[in-house]
Amino acid sequence: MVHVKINNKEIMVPKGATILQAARELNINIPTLCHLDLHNIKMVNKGASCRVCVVEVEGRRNLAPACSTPVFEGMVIKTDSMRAIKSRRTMVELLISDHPKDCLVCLKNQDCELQQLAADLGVRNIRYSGEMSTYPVDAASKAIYRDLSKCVLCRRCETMCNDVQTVYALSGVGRGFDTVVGPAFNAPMHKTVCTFCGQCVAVCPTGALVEVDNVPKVWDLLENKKKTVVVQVAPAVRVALGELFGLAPGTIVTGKMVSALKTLGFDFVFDTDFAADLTIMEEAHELIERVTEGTNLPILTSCCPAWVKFFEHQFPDLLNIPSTCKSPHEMFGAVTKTYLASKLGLKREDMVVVSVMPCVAKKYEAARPELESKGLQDVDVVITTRELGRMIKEAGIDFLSLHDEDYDDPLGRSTGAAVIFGATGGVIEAALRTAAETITGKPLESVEFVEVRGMQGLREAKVEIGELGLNIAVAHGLGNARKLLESIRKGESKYHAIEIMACPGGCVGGGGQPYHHGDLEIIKKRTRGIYEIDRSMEIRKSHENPAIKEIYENFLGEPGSHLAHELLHTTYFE
Ligand code: HC0
Ligand code: SF4
Repeated sequence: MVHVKINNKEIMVPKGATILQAARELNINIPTLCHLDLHNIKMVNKGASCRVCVVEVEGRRNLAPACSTPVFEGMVIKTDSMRAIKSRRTMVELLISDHPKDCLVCLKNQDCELQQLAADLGVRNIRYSGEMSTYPVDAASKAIYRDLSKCVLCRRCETMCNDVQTVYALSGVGRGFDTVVGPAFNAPMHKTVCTFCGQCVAVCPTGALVEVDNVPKVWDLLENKKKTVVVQVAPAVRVALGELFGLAPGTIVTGKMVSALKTLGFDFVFDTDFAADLTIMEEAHELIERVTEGTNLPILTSCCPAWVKFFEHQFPDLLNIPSTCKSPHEMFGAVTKTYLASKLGLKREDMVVVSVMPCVAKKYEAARPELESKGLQDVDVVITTRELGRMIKEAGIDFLSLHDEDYDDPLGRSTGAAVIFGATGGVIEAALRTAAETITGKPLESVEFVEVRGMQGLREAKVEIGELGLNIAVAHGLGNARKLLESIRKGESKYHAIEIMACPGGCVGGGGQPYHHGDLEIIKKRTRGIYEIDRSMEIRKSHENPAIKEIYENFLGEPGSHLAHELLHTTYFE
């Protein structure tokens, strides 16, 4: 431990800590921009390029960047001297001098860290003017919109993509004033190995990387009286949407959210959780079949589209092991345009399915050619949690004063097993609840498989089901997934089933959720909300959902039936 003094306050901090870490211990705020400290996974953006966090160190002539300067015994630091403040302001003024001034119409308006810094540092005029960099925008993908004129070269996206996700889609390209961060040869993102996980979007401090905005499309659909517009909401949205209206992360707002969607004018408000239960029926059936036959193991969950794109690009030799199940929101689209359409006496082509997801990759997934049923896309439009928040605000709905409403029937009925899909470990736990009772024919003493829960990036558990010992692994974050896949490729894997989600924390940490600015505590709070919903549910096993029993009895037949395969399963590209 070393002893340091910051703004006349003394503190002991571990050797090797930075000035920024020491100051935070004392609740002294030093502004930052390029800094990103994902401490739970011990990942730091090492660039220290923006120089916004400079402070005075006694005995040193130059100001020191707090984020990358380690403390030493007896160090005396001043963070609030006029010289430090003026220097920070100058750095921000220089960044703004080469930044578009369209904040009023930017998608990041009020969520932009550069805008916040300019406000906090009292920047009141643009002192420097000169050459502005201009770049064509990349608007060609379905998921991510890239405007490099707003890039501040912080490299947070690069750290996320390369060090955390190990996708290596982004790097510094060009030199000097022409340097940009992007795919090699400035290729558009949809022509690269990018998985559209959206984690670069989640950490971009400005509007350089944002989701493709589908809000105008949804407004148009709601205006179109010839269409029946059905909306479904993913598990993780209900514990995060409230943050956009000032509520604490993890606050459960299911009832208000349903009420807001009805007020916005959707014809039916349903739950992706219904389809998560359906996924479990199909996936547990597949798991039992593969374990019994000893083929194509370990089975990999296939509901995360970024993870699916990752294994398609990086592990094409292992395409026999992912589950063939479509993701829940795609299954939902398929049954809406067949089962529900015929129940309601509607023409399939007059039905539109909108998904509200915590994820930007779901936008890409919905447009995949494999994901259509009988000639129609399963899902027509995807909006993120943030986009739903914007629609609610645009419509002038007072979210906090809404009364709780219930989902519509029958595709709004779900179980606790379905909602836990939103957190890492949840899909496999839900599958185990159903697989265990199917195999043993006896009710579980406890439905909670706590051994697969948690925030550790890679986890494993041995689960005993009757005579059968199942080796389970869970990974979240694509870098962790890569480790598991490499061990399978080498023939060293002992697992029967593996759950993988691309985003840290699972869907609660998705790239379309309210920005958490690298604070993983927020993801933990959302996770607690998810498990609280599960505990509060009357039915906590997918196979006990009455609406699921009904759809098999009256429409699909058995799990794994011919029709189930046609509507609910998919193929992968090589
Ligand atoms: Fe997820 Fe899903 S749980 S991917 O994480 O499986 O996005 O929340 O909607 O489809 O159900 C995201 C969340 C979903 C799907 C479900 C799965
Ligand atoms: Fe990398 Fe994910 Fe961003 Fe694509 S979406 S560039 S994979 S971080």
